[in-house]
Amino acid sequence: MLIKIPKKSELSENQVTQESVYLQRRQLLKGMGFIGAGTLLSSALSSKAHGSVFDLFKEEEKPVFTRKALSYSGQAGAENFPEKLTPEGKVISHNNFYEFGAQKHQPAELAQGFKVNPWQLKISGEVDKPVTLDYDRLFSTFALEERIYRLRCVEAWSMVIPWVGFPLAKLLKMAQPNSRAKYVAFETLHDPEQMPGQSSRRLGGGIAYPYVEGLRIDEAMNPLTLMSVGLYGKTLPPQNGAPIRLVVPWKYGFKSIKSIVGIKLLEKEPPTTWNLLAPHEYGFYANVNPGVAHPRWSQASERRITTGGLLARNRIETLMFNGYGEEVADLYKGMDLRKFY
Ligand SMILES: Nc1nc2c(c(=O)[nH]1)N[C@H]1C(S)=C(S)[C@@H](COP(=O)(O)O)O[C@H]1N2
Ligand SMILES: [Mo]
Repeated sequence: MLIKIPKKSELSENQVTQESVYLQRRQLLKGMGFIGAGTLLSSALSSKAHGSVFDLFKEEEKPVFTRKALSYSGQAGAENFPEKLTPEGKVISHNNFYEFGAQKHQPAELAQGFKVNPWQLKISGEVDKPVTLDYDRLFSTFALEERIYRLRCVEAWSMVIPWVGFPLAKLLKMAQPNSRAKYVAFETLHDPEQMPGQSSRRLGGGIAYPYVEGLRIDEAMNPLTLMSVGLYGKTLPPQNGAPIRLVVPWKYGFKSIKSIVGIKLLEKEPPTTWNLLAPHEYGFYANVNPGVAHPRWSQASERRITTGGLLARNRIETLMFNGYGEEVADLYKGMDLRKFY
């Protein structure tokens, strides 16, 4: 995620931003016809020899972890979804998961050994019945369903992903929120030994870990809001937030927090990671909104990652609420979405 555009001299302090910055620059130069594919990024990315993002788009390059097939009913049916799915190979190799490095290719490499079992997810706070789910219960407590959603990153790229999971509302209802529960806070695992970005400012993008996120309770209870345990019919790979992550399809991707260990019902709005880091750039609400530009770039359009890789001009218009307005616009009636960005 972009924090600020660094001057060359500041790069060492802003390693985290470099990929996004270079990608932007690259696109600009490419648009101007200055660079060809062969020379792109070779010096721009990390010093690693394999640091070219083009490698990410080779379908045959499959990571080494194993994922087990999930059984679920309620098949979403890709044939009924009007847009092309992003190929699995791209969904699992182009990631934002700063705990495993701030560059898109790093999570798929650095998260390979991540232990997801045993796991504990605790639901606590303003609830009558606190709940703890262990690894097996994540997959067996609620009927799993497939949901095909657009994922729109605040950096202006997007994917279409067939998730497998269950509505967050079912989990929250199990814990029985009380009348003081107005917000829901989420927390990612904090384990610097396993997550190299949590012990290295350079790798981890300067984030104060654990990564935290939040929703208003009515947003959390909306039927679109998904707890995902899989994608493409199999358990999540670590780089996509195994064993369980949130998916909020009408909000920018950073709200969809990964590898969750804690969910807490609260009376007050909880702090959220990107808002803490750059409050004027990333708000609590973070609803996808083509009419409200990020301070440093437009949000009116996005690069859809389908089959074309980085060279294709899959530029499409960004839709209000990422196209989910019918389901969620009512949540924000009377709110100034410029103020509550
Ligand atoms: N814990 C944690 N969750 C996270 C992030 C992160 O860095 N750490 N990145 C977010 C961002 S910016 C995006 S766009 C999505 C990306 O999800 P994906 O890699 O599965 O496509 O995860 C979100 N969840
Ligand atoms: Mo993102």
